[in-house]
Amino acid sequence: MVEISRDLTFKICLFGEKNVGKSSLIQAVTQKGFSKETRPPAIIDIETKHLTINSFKTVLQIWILRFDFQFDFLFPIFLRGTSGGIFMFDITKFPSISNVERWITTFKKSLSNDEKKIPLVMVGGKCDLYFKRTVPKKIAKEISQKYEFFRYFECSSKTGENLDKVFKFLTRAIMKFNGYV
Ligand SMILES: Nc1nc2c(ncn2[C@@H]2O[C@H](COP(=O)(O)OP(=O)(O)O)[C@@H](O)[C@H]2O)c(=O)[nH]1
Ligand SMILES: [Mg+2]
Repeated sequence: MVEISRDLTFKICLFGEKNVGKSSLIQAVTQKGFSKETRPPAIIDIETKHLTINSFKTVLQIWILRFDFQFDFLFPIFLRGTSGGIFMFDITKFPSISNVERWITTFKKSLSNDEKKIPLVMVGGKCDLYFKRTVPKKIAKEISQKYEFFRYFECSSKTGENLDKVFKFLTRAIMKFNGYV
């Protein structure tokens, strides 16, 4: 008998203020490299990343959400079927972390109590610019704990630092959450 292996598809939402590096992160992890110019923003971009974890082939369907809070009534529709989330800020821009607090609050308001427990990670981007850091790691960690993120990471799309860790951790957490591992 032929065994049919089925890829596991997970929808992941990526949130963050303009210019924190969302497009760059996705470009870097989908092997499109790093560039100073990224595409102009659309309301939603959907990109795909393949990752093999414990012999499971996964397809991550990453939704980059960029719409304004004035459209937060649309949230529940966009979030439908989401398995996990990445909330991103820029370690060199302090206000971008308040934006994470706004997104996560809106996010949690839009979901049922069960859905609220899905794996979410907080990511401080552009860590290669550590000499311009305005968000201390300690504060970022405290905020990530306050909102019960599964983990806090700092990464760089320019150098590639920690990018694999973010996606492997999140995918494993999603697989665990859904009973695959
Ligand atoms: N040094 C550095 N610059 C970055 C990094 N990620 C993004 N950028 C730059 O920050 C700017 C905004 O990035 P972009 O991905 O367009 O942000 P988005 O609006 O969140 O999609 C661009 O000029 C990027 O080249 C990073 O990890 N390190
Ligand atoms: Mg962008």
